[in-house]
Amino acid sequence: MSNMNLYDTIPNNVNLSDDKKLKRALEKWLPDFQSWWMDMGPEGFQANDVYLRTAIDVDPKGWAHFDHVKMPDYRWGIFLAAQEKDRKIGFGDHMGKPVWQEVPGEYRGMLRRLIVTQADTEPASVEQQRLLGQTCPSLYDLRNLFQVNVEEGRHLWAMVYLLHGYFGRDGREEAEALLARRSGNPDKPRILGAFNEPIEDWLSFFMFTMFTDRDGKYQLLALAESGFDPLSRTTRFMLTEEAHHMFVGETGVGRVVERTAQLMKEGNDDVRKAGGVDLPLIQKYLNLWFTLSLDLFGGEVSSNAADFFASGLKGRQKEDRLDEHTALDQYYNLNVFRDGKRTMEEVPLRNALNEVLRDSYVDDCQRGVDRWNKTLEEHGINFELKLPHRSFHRHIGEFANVHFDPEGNFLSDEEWDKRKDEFLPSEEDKVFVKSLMHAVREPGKIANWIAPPKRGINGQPFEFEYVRLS
Ligand code: BYC
Ligand code: FE
Ligand code: FE
Repeated sequence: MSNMNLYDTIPNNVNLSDDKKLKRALEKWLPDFQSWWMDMGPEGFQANDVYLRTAIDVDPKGWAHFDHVKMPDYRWGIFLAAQEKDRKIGFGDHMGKPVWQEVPGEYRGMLRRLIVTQADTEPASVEQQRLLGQTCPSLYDLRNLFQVNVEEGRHLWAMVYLLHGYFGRDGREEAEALLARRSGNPDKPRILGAFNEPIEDWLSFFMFTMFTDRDGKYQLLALAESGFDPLSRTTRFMLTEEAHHMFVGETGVGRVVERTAQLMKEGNDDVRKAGGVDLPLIQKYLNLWFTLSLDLFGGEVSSNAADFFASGLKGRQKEDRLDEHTALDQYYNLNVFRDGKRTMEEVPLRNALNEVLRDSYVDDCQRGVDRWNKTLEEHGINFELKLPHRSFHRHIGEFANVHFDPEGNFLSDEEWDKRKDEFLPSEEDKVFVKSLMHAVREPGKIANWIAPPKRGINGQPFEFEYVRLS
């Protein structure tokens, strides 16, 4: 049952007070989390009141409460979506059997690894974004950054609950390790590639929340199908929070596009000179973060993906909308690299499931890009932002270690070295974007390189004091 205990040391709806041992273990992890937050969370602003949304229920009709709170006092909690009665495993080799309420012994290692990989991304993103508060384009944006940060912190809690609650000692060790790895640190990096990349400017932040948080959406959708019921329930609730992160990204980039369009229409031939981000530069940042995020889906052909599916631990997004749930005796056509050429190949469906999920992701990204292009069209500007071909700039899977241009044409190593600055942000580009990043902290004011939002948060106006600085 969904029993909200909002006033416990650790807010939860899992009746934590009935499980003394688990409660003690989590209360022991709490101060370590708090000290990680103070060390690696947003730099500065920890004593300021921020207008934040806090989860207080899991009911889709009203789960959030908005108020000014100091980030260290944020009520990070453990909230699982309501348990579905008689839920059955919906796919794979155990299809039709009751879902697991405890860890299935034969899959323990695989399941722990999935949970740890998911968990690791959450604190990683907070670390990547920790300096951005210093250069916020507005108080509205500053608040959105911190909202994303505290919720990624909560997502870490969601996963640590599973590790502590269902994996005993090695789960507790993994939970400690989650606070010990550091984004970008060569000696103790985060697990997945994109989560070790620096995010040092707000254009990167918006691209990250557009493209990388959207990988989060698709991975969470796949985990929400899991036959391990606690994982399914916790990821289902995480998805409700996730929507805001992608909103921040899509509208963030959209507002940059809009401002650039305005500057162009005002007759500025050189958008950079006018203090904006020119469209080709936006395209380069898009190219970078989209492809880093494509890598997060894993290899095109993956026996891991087949095993996750067969075991019932990780499904496809929205399995229930599909007609067939074993994925046996079926094949999938996908892009591969064979004998020095990009070509299509038919692969047993179970081995292609990373690509199947990536396909839905690409379609979803395209819808966002279409909306940005609509803005350009409305301003009468003849320029189209494009998602690069999926072979471009990849580090995982079929196209790792070979080079393609954004249209998918093969490039030799020399050509790539010569031309990569045409496709991806060069050092000079990065220096330029950073040169635009000056903090604007007066309510109602906004930096020159981005348009204000259409509306504020929770019905508040843009001028609202989203972060109290005094
Ligand atoms: N970087 O069979 P393969 C989010 C490794 S984001 C580094 O092709 P598999 C969030 C792989 O581990 C969502 N290594 O891939 C967003 C394997 O290693 P081993 C995060 C990588 O295993 C924003 C080898 O390469 N959630 O929530 O099918 C802010 C061959 O792998 C990468 C999840 O990822 C990479 N990109 O798929 C905050 C869900 N890709 O076995 C939060 C859980 C692959 O050779 N994770 N490798 O040692 C998974 O489902 C899978 O682990 C993956 C990889 C889809 C990530
Ligand atoms: Fe998250
Ligand atoms: Fe997120």
